[in-house]
Amino acid sequence: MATHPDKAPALVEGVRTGLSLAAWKRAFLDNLFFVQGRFQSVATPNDNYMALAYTVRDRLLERWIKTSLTYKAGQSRTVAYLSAEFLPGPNLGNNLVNLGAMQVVRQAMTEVGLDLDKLLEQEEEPGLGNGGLGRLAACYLDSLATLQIPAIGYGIRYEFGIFDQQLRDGWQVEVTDKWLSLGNPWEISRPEISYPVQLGGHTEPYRDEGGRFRVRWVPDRVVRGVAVDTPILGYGVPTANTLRLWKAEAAESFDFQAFNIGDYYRAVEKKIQSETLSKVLYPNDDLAAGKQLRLEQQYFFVSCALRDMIRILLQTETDVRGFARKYAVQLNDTHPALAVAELMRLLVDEHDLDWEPAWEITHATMGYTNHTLLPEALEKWPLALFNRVLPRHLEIIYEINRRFLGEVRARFPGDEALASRLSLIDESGPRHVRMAHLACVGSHRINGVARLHSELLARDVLRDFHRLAPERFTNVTNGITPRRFLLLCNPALAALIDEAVGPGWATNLHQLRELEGKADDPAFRARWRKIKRDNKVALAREVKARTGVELEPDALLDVQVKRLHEYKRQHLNLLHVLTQYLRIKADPKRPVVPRAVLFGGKAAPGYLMAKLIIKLCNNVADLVNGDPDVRGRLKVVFFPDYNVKNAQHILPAAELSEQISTAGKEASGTGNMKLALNGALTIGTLDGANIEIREEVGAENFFLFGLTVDEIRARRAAGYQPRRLYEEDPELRAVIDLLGSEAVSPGNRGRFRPLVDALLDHDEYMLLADYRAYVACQDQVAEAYQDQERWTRMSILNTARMGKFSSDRSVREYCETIWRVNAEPVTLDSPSSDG
Ligand code: 26Q
Repeated sequence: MATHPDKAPALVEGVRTGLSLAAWKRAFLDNLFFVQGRFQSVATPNDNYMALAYTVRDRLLERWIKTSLTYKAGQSRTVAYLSAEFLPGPNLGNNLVNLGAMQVVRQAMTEVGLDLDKLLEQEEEPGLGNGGLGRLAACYLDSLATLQIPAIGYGIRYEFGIFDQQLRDGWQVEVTDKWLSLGNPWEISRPEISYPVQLGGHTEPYRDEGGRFRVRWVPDRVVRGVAVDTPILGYGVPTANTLRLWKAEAAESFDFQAFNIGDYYRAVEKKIQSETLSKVLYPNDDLAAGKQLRLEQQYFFVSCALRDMIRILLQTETDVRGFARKYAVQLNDTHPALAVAELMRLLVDEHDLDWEPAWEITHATMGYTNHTLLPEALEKWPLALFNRVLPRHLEIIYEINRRFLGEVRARFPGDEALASRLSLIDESGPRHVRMAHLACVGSHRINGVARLHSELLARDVLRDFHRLAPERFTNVTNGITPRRFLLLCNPALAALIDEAVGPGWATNLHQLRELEGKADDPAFRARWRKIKRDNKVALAREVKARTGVELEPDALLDVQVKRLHEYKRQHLNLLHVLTQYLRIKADPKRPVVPRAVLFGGKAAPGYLMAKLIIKLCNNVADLVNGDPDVRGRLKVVFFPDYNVKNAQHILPAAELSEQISTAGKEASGTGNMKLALNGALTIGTLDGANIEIREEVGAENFFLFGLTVDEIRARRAAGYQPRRLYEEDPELRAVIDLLGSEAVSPGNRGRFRPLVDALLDHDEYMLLADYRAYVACQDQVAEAYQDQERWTRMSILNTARMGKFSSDRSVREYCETIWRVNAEPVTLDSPSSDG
């Protein structure tokens, strides 16, 4: 039989890719020997992990290749999801789940004498993101593949991802993340797919042969971007999309030959300089720091992505004019907003289009998702810096701005204040380029990530843009993938759900509604409760191993896991802990509902207040856990190095989910969804997606407290004085005094002074204003927990009503309202395999 060129050799149900138990075993042993070069008897845990990873990867490749052939032949647009961050979590477990091979592989490993769970633990996760935004990008890739939507994720292959967090004496210490040190079996490097990226220099006007006015960019540096691909397998489908990350290398022909002949050492230095571009992820997720390297990173990946898209387009079309028909580009926040100017440059300078058609294409292609309401987090670049790195793009931005403000002035004659508020250039102080304005002007759709957030965008942050073009604004509430965040991380609960509602919920999460009927069944509740307890016991083992703290499995497990931020108010949670502590101390016989409060999250290395709050968590933990009066009733623990992998241990065990940001500050939150999906009840404010979660699960199954956005504003406007609250509420006063005392900081009573002062003097995030309501709400939580039947019922109903928050729903909304893309189903025996 003749083999078709598109059919990989021996892809038939052979050893190399078969899915039977025998095929998995044989293939694993083959890979251990032929790829890792080991006999079983001397294989290390990493050898075994690598061999299994390659065995799984072998089973993705045909799916991956078939997918790209299907897309090439298909008619749909392709989504290009541009994101400076992707936080996919460990690959092995997820791929096994999506392949439907978890069970058979567990069995195969057992039969070769290995424990699959140990192999899964071996994987170092790619920490190529800070938090919510990067994780959202990964959930969307999972959903896009599962929905069989042609899509490609473009980003940066950081050599060092988000730092590993260690604790020393209760302080966060950052350790570089060496996720690549043992090799990465999931990626495939594509050295033949690479683009030279220009930086710096100047521009020169000239006239081309046709007498047209043109601009030439003469850079002073060139860096090469090389594609590194990872397959993203959908759940239960053959589709495997691509995550294409760009790695920076030296552009040898440029530096080594043209400019550095005979200067070997300078050339080597240039090479190292070039490679620093994709060396490290910036670990701050708040203040836009204005660092040149960060701007270069953004331009680097955006330029590679767009040129890659044009290359792919020109494989099947003769002209770049089809760009907008072929692609929908989504800007994940403003980090890739340079795409607007870069696509204009490519179309006008390199592909000879006139400005107007180029602008039409750009505008029809781009969509912009905003993820923040904090004004200090809006990206802006000092003009001088921008000009130094991207002189041609600055000219293009000026031209976009000139035309845009021309339209504004025509529509609103005489309103110069409006024009200057809308301008892409901020001239209120030292001049800056406003990236959100560039993204808005260049996009046909602008969306927020939860209903309230989208409303506030239209009302405040992007008010003027909304006034100009309200029809461009829309909301897409975030979602999470139920595959990783239930099926994979909580297999016992997933199995119980399977039994109760049948299979299919993992791709149709609304099916979980059928659990509602079970909430009244005492036997079902008992099984639900037992699973939660088993998960708590398993987490307690991890916590003990990592911190030495012992958690009682019958205590209410109260969890706040997320990046450290003042607006997220981990310290409000600590005020409640200290309140509990003082109540117990005042009356050691008082009956209390035992509670374990678990914190986890990283602080940006330069964010001193956030780091101080971590130290405070640990000092409060020492005080509380070391006090015999509270033994068995209150525990506090800071779980180090919160990341996707650790989240998979914590989420299934959590019973109470702390979502307590100041109203109007958290764009959406997605941890809130992950915890509720795993049966935790939420204590939360009317912020971000909390509002929609509460709407779905029912007010009676949600612990609500705190001021609303409007109340917060009114309080501020009326002259908020936090010190008055301190003076008037004796319990609050005692708690704050304790916080500033020797008891919380032995030998250094001034340590938490900055925190206390911030609370008493400004209290920007209004902790004191919400304190009383929060503590009262926590009392209701404790009361509800005492009635385990009632609590379990609420827990089941939370899971049952989380259907809306599947990222499949979010992605469908993007497809319908923003991208206008359709599914392109992939078949394993597609026509391409027999000509
Ligand atoms: C910007 C400039 C320079 C350096 C770093 C950055 C930077 C990096 C990451 C700025 C912001 C981020 C990440 C933001 C983020 O994670 N936002 C969260 O996005 C989630 C997904 O939409 C929301 O659920 C959260 O509410 C939001 O805080």
